[in-house]
Amino acid sequence: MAYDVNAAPDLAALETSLDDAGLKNPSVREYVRYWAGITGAERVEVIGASDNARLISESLEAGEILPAGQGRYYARSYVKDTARSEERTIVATANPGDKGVYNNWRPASEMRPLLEKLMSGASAGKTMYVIPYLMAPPGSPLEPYAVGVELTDHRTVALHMIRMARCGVEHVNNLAEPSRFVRGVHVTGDLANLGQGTPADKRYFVTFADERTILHFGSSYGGNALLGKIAHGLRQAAYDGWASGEFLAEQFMLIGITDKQSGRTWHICGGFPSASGKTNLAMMLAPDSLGDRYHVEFYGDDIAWLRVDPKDGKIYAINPEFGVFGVAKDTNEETNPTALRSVGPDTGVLFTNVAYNELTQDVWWEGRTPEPPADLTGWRDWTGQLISERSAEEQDKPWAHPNSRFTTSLTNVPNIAPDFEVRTGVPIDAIIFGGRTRDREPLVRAITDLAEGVYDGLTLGAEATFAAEGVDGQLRYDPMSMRPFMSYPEGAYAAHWLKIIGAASDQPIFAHVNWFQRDPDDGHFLWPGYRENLRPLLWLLRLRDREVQGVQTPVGIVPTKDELDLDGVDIRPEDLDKILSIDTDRWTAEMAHREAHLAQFDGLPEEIWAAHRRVAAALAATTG
Ligand code: GTP
Ligand code: SPV
Ligand code: MN
Repeated sequence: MAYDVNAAPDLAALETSLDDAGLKNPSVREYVRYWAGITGAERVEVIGASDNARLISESLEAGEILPAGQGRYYARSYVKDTARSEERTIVATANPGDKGVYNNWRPASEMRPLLEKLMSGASAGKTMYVIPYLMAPPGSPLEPYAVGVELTDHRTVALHMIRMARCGVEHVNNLAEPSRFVRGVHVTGDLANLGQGTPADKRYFVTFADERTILHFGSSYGGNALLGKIAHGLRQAAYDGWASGEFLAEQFMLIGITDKQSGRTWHICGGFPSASGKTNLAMMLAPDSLGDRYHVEFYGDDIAWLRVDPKDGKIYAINPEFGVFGVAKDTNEETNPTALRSVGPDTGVLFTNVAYNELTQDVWWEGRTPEPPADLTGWRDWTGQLISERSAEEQDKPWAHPNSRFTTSLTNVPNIAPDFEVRTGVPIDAIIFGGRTRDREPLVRAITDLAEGVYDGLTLGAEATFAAEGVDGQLRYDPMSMRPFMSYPEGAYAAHWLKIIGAASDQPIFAHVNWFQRDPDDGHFLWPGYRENLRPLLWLLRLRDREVQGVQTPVGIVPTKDELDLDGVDIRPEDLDKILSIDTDRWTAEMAHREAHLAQFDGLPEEIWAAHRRVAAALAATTG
């Protein structure tokens, strides 16, 4: 039967399908009706985690996904749709006062009609999947902010959602306030005709933060399409946390470190910009020489929500997600054996845009093994091209897309914390920030003052692509690793941090870490990184417990060589000296960039400026 976009959707069939799925919430039903009408979807289908096996079969049958060994699957996204698009991502509200430096604010009154127009009839002939979900461990005090319903016209996106969030009608059927859920609509659009990256770009990824509505048009990739993750879990939640005054939502990993000798567990959360090692850190195995004593537990690798419990004055963190959307590149037995276990047979893992062998159903990506498979038979790159048919000039192109990823549920992660679903979240001992910085930033510097810790987060930077273009030593600042996800003005954001964390009677220790310092001559990493990263973290926890003193510098406390347990670490003595010292001249130069960076933010709290001036004065006192 031909579908007529101008015809009303079959309302009787729609109601029957909602009834059959047991979807009782009248507000959700109303919302589904509204968007079925706009998008013109041919049919709607309510799904949850229990539909996974059936959806997998249907997707295999339709050729949308391919088998990648036992209980593992593979998909390719459209060639021009392989990553988040920051410039097409917008926060829209009714209040111009919500405009910040990074949130790309636009009036909701302008964006709403635009999105409705783009989405009109755009799902014609397709199924609209209705996915009720919860971005929190069940029973969390933050649950009222965690309920959402995504509508998507893409079956592979539905499979991602089932892996990344807790999905099912039970999350919306008995709400105290039935209309209180985040409304997320994802319409793929005609990917071949959207003008991606051109002036005529038709993609829009809009969070209507004060309406708790997310409308994303023109992609089926990652955070552009699975709306529970960064659109709800970060942008919307950060806005809600600020508007309610109750919590923070941050692009943070969250881990536990257990001392098996004493039985004690500490919890650390922290922000690193995208592709800077959050997943690696969260999946870390203790180095061999420490493995008998310490164990690292995974809570989360990309998002944490933080609140203070007034009863005990502690900060508690939850990971709102249910899965990992991890970078495949460079994941191997050395760098992240835990990740490889998480994507093994029968995990239901979904690989996206890695290389695929259609004969053996194997997958491969750059860094999986030192060399690509020698026998090219059956291997296709992430675009679907046979490697054996590559022309001479195509030989050097990567087999996998650099942003190729694996999607797997938390229950597949071998070092998942036994209490990862604890209702309250876990108490936080330390908050760390880290970027890719090739010089200046030492291995670790600890900060014991709240305003200086927040100041440090706000001045977090990732390595200078600029450096290559000639602006030497200048960072791309990424405040708290939230630059792409910021939903309200930065000055208010800083004030909200001071207020939330300031309410804790048990203050966390802050630290800035850097695994990425390099030798200026030959470019080698000065610190071996990966598993060894546990050592500076253990030092930090000892500092918090006053078991070590470190050395006070103008920019924080750094470890002495003796305090850092280096048993079994392969590092040159001169490299160690370098990563434990402060280059005062480089730091002094950095302070001017920081001042210009912070000056962009209206209403930045005076405490943050005071922290900046204290650090500047301490540096000036050392240089004389
Ligand atoms: P998103 O999922 O994009 O938010 O990123 P993420 O922070 O989770 O990134 P991920 O853990 O996937 O970072 C991957 C990159 O960081 C890979 O290229 C890793 O090899 C590299 N990496 C992680 N830890 C280390 C380390 O200790 N040393 C060095 N040199 N590289 C590291
Ligand atoms: C990131 O880019 O920081 C991610 C992947 O974690 S995505 O969900 O696509 O944003
Ligand atoms: Mn991320």
